[in-house]
Parts: sequence; structure tokens; C-alpha cells
Amino acid sequence: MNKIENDLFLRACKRLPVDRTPVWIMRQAGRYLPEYRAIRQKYDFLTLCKTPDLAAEVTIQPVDIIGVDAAIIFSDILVIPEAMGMALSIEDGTGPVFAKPIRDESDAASLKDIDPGTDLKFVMDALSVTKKELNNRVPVIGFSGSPWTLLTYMVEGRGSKNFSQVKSLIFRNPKLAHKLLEKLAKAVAGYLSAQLESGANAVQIFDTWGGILSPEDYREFSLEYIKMIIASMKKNDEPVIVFSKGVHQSFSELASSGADVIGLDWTVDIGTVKRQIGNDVALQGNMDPTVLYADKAKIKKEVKRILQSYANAANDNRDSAGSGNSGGHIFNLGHGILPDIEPENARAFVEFVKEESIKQHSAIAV
Ligand code: 1CP
Repeated sequence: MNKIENDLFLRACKRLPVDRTPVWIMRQAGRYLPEYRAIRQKYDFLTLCKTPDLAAEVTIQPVDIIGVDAAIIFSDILVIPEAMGMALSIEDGTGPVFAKPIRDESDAASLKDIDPGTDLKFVMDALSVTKKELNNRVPVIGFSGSPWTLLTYMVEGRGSKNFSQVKSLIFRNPKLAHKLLEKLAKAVAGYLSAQLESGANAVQIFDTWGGILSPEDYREFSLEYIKMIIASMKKNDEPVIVFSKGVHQSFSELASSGADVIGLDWTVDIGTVKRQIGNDVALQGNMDPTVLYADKAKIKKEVKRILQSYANAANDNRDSAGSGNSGGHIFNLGHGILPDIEPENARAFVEFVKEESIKQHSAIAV
């Protein structure tokens, strides 16, 4: 494979030396960008996902406009259940909706096994076009939802506040829940492997709803399946990032899940987590996405605080990764960027991470 010009993101994932902290933003291709909205005016969301040239175009927008160090392929986690046969629509104001949610054995039996190379060929094609058009400027991240997070949408039928349907399922019929989760784990492992095969340089598993479970239930219904996926993926040395939101008590277990990188939401201190779990994995995160509503002075202050917290912990841990004490950190928000953020603030955020981390790295190196 051709050498990637800016490979800071991949190096940080593998805890190799870097001269500054790389940064990207979850949901970086999306509605906060006027350039994205201009394309969305002409095409609906699923058409965008399924037209490789358009998906590639919006994937690359934040690299050019915001200056991030990695692209993430434009798609959605819900393309897997759709490929399994569930009719999906994305409704303005509501978000994704499945007309017929999965509630019992006969619904479950209607789900077909997928072959990612054919059933999700549009994602593979979007990756190929993106790789070609990016011309190795930055790495491309592929992704999937975790089995648990996919199951929540498949059972609820849409976004939910208290997740009563999917929770009823796991507590009343755990056997069926496990059967579905296993089916999803197989599909996700095949899907992520196919994305790497099609040119993705790393993959992220989004477990957005891991934190609605107790630590024990998280282990049983989410983490076990994430581990299964990582163990069974066909891959070379490409990094795997796991972002399980809100699972504060489970970081040590996550660190031994086989993931290279653990994504953190903003409700934990990154330095505290680093001290707790040690130096075996890299950390990604973790600025509160709503800090991007603030003025630039506040954004900068928050960026500096997070960089410093990580560096102090790396120093205490005697972490030898990277130059200085900041290797093994990928800067990101603690969850997706919100649609009403000013692009100017997103740009300033990325710039602050670059400037401040260079200062910090060189201060420590001398
Ligand atoms: O109107 C539009 O343009 C559609 C809005 C939209 C977008 C831009 C949806 C519907 N999905 C996406 C893209 C998307 N989704 C990406 C693109 C790549 C990037 O990051 O730039 C990614 C990674 C996702 C992943 C995703 N979809 C997650 C996991 C990450 C997270 O934010 O928690 C989840 C939970 C979804 C489901 C989903 N799809 C769309 C919406 C609005 C939602 C959330 C629904 C809810 O409220 O629960």
C-alpha cells in the first residue's frame, strides 16, 4: 500500500512516536457544514450513502474544510440491519426509523445473513473512491455499530429515551437476545474486515448505547460481542478503536478486549482513565461537544486542559510512547459534533489541538 503522507493518527493508535497529537471529530461529515447541507438539499441521506462518488465527496469535506488528521467513511451504522432485510427510512426531525422492529422469534427469523462484499458493496465502493480521491493525504477510518447498539435500534425501531423494548427483550428472553447479538457480531466482523480489505486504514466500533446497561449487563450483552468481533476479524496491523459511551466502570476490561484504542466520552477525566488502565492501549477523546458553542478562548482552554491531563498521567505512568508524554492520544470530541456548531469553531478547535500539542511535545522533548 502507498505511504500515507500524514500518518499521525495511525501512529498514535499504535502508540508510536508522533511530534504532535492527531485530531479528528466524530460525525465530522454532517449537517454543521454548509457544504454538506448543499449536497443534502439535492439527495436524501440514504442516496448519499449509496452513491460512492457522493459519499466520497462528503467524506473528504472535513479534511479540506476543518483540517482533521483522518477521514471517516460517510455511511451509517444502520446499513447493516437494512442489509439484513429491515426497511429503513431516515426522517427529518426523528432520525432513523425501522417500519417493522424485531420483537420476537419470527421477526428474528426474517433477518438474513449478509455478505458484506455484495450486500454492502456501496460502502466498499465508497471506500475505494475515497482512497483514490484522497490520494493518501490522511488515513481513512471504516466503522460499524456494535452488536448491542445495532440491536437497540432494531428492537426499538427508532432512537429511544428509556429503551424499554430492548431491555424487556434481554431480561425476558435473553436466549433470543444472545442469538441476535451473535448474528450481528458475525455480520460486523465480516463487514469491518471487508472495509479493511477495501482500503480502510483503521476501524471504529461505535457502541453508543453501551452505557445504558449495568456493568454486568454491559459485559454480557455488549463487551463479549465486541471481543468476539475483534478476535475474528481478518486484518493485518490496522488499529481497532472501540467507543463505548458511558461505561465508566468497564475501562480496564475494555483495555484487554483486543482494541488498540479506547474512545472516551467527556464525563471522565482522560488522565484519571490513563492512570487507571496503564499503557497497553491508546486513548481517544474527550472534549465535551458542547464546548464548541463557547468562544475560542474557552475552546482553547479546554483543549489545553485535556492535553495536559493526558501528559501528566503519561508522565506518572512512565509511558514511553510518543515523543514527550503525549504519545498514544488521539484528540476527539467525547461524542459526535452537533448540527448547529459553527464550522469556524470546529476549525479553531482542530487548530488549537495542533498548535498546543506541538508546544507540549517540544517542551517535553528538550
Ligand atoms: O439528515 C441527515 O443528513 C442525516 C443525519 C445523519 C448523518 C450525517 C445520520 C442519521 N447518520 C449520519 C452519518 C453518520 N452516522 C456517520 C458519518 C461519518 C462521520 O462521522 O462523519 C457516522 C459515523 C454515523 C454513526 C451513527 N449513526 C451512530 C453512532 C455514533 C453516534 O453518533 O452515536 C448512531 C447512533 C447512528 C444512528 C443515527 N443515524 C442518523 C441519526 C440522526 C442517528 C442517531 C439517532 C438517535 O437519536 O439515536
